Amino acid sequence: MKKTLYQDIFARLILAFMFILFLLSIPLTMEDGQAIATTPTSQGEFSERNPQPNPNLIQTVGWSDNFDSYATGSSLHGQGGWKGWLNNPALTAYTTAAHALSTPNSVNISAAADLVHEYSGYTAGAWVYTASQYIPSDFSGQSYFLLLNQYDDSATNLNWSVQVTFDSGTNHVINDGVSGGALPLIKDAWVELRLEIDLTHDISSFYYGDQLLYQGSWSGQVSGGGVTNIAALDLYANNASPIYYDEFSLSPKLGWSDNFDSYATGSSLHGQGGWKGWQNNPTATAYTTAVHALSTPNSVNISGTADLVHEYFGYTAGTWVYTAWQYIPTGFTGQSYFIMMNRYFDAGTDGNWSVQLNFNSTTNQVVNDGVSGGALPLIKDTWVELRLEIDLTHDTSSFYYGDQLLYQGSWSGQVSGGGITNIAAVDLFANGATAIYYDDLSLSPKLYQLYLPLIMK
Ligand SMILES: [Ca+2]
Ligand SMILES: [Ca+2]
Repeated sequence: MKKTLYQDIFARLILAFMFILFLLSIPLTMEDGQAIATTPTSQGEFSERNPQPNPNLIQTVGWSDNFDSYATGSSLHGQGGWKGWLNNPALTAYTTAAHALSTPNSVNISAAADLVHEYSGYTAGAWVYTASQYIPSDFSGQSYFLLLNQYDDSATNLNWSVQVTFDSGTNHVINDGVSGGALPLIKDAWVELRLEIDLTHDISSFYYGDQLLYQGSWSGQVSGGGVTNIAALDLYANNASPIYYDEFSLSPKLGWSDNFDSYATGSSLHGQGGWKGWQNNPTATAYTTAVHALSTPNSVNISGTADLVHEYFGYTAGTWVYTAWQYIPTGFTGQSYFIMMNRYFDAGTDGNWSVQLNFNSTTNQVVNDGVSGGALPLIKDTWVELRLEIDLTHDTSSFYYGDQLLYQGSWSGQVSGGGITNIAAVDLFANGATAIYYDDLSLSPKLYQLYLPLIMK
């Protein structure tokens, strides 16, 4: 039985991978000069001769539901894969037009509602689970958002990976899992719940309205002893008053970005959006600022004791583009560093550097401290793009400073030597220097940048 199950999962993964390959092939075909067919084909059908960007293909790899195709006020048990807990129709929930992020409907989770949606085949890779939630100001009770790594209607194997309580008594959202964490409830507004699940490394990060609620183990977060699998969602009212949910999605994680614009101006980034001081030390934090910003209102000010880190997980193969925009004022003094690691641990052991760029006010140059060498004159009083193309499959990296190539060479062996083909962390290290500003950081697959505009049409 087990063998059959694994074969089935493997087959699903192969299918998902083939769909991604097909998507990636679209821009290449375009470059070959073939026209895109303008005649619509039936849903789900495509041919190599008529490559047509089709948003439905994205749906095939992931899942989404906005409740807008169901009748308003209808029971969801038996619609779109939804059902009551353990397939009990009495535990259903109803669509409603009372509040909706996308019109006409959201789902009302209240009273006896204990609404489940199962998933299958999500056993590897990195995924993003999002839901939008509306808590009215008069909310009362304790309502639960749950995800399980093992679920079946007969309840033979149940294991929880997410148990987050929305509690009117404390006016907080609370992680009931081992990583802890609590944040004040946001009411009378649509708030995004975003869970990043790296099944390969068994790590999950839960964001509530762009604030990090917790980061920690997926399989061991709540019940303990679970598996690296996304099995089911459960929206459990626990007899509380209504909470509304809309716009659910489960999609492959294709990258990361941060523009600092969702944080309060002048706030410490330690503990926000996955940022932290070096080795998780709050005194090495950096602050958002509105003094300079490429996207308004904020950038981050890297100066003085700032040594700001963001970790990444699951970037172990393929070609990736890391971009950051940087502003160096004319009065800049000191030596400030842009660093990337292929191994990073808060404990400080076994770290390995793949990028170390020294922005030096004395020589007025940016210098690559790695084995490939290279230096370019500093560009000041303007926003400059730092762009790093990282081919993990071939272990090469190319660094561009304002569209000029600073160096090209090994990724794993560039700075420390003896590293690995993995993107582990960025580190913005002021080293006592005066302020350098960074904005609009992103990490994305190289081909994704090409096919995204086609899909978005
Ligand atoms: Ca909707
Ligand atoms: Ca910004």
